[in-house]
Amino acid sequence: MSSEWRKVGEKISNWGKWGKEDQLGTLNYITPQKIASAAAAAKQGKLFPLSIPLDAYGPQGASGFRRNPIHIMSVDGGDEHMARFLEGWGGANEAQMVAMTSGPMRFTDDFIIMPLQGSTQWDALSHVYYDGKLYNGYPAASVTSFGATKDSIDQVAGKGQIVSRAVLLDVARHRKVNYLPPQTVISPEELDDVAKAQKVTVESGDIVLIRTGWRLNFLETKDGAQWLHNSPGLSWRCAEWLHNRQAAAIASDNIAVEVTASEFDDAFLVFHMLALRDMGMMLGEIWDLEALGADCAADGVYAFLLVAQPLRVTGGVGSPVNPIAIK
Ligand code: UVW
Repeated sequence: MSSEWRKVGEKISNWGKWGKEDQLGTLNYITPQKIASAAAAAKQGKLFPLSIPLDAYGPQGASGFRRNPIHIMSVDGGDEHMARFLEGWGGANEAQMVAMTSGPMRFTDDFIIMPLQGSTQWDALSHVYYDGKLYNGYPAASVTSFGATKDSIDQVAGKGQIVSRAVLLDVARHRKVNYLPPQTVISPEELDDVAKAQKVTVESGDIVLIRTGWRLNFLETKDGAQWLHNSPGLSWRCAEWLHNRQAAAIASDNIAVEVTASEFDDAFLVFHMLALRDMGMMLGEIWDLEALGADCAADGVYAFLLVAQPLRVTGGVGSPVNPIAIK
């Protein structure tokens, strides 16, 4: 019943908890003390970059409202010759190129064109809303065609806030599969079982990482429709589980953190609505948790330092990120 999730949304709402101007949401749980104690979790100096390659071969496809990143060279080895060829009638840039390459130095430049949701990413709090309101009660009209004026990603990036202790809950490995079957719903009870088996607890201010293995399914099948529509993931009920533990953020290796087959007849992406809009909890998506998962299984250490700064995109409703787990 649709009213069921709305009631939970009211119960776990953090609106006003950190003041009526707040735009950080549950990242407020990451206090200076928390950051200092999280740094102690980096004991071995082992680094795990958690982003997928930023290129044209990711799971977001070549068309539709999302696309894979497009990488274009804007200065390459041939430009110097063209600039010399154009000298006399080329513009200021061509003249500058001639001047800059009069000695031995040569250079290259490039562009990337991509949806901010096109690869490993953070969803900003302004990414999803309902009933005309964003997190902390800001009106939906705060997101304009020039960008979000409230709850935008630069609010977070400008404060360098995403550094904390993180905990990996490896649901796929716990079930002894490479990846969870399509449309598997992960319940809060299963999160408890996995945490218990891994001997790890989620503490206030932690960032929780959920491994479903679903990225391996995409690498195996290259099936973009399956990746999107049949993704396993969290049940909407996990929002309250995260709320009760005062988690600072949640991230996963799938497209939406939550299961993409809706658990309700009349509402889609309910976990998104509860997390982003009601709790003010950012979602990390399409993270590569494979090497980290294997290492945690090998040494039995499932808690570590995580540094995951978004880009400082003014008014952005999300951002690509290259998160680094440090053990
Ligand atoms: C939507 O699909 C709306 O969002 P996300 O990329 O966060 O899953």
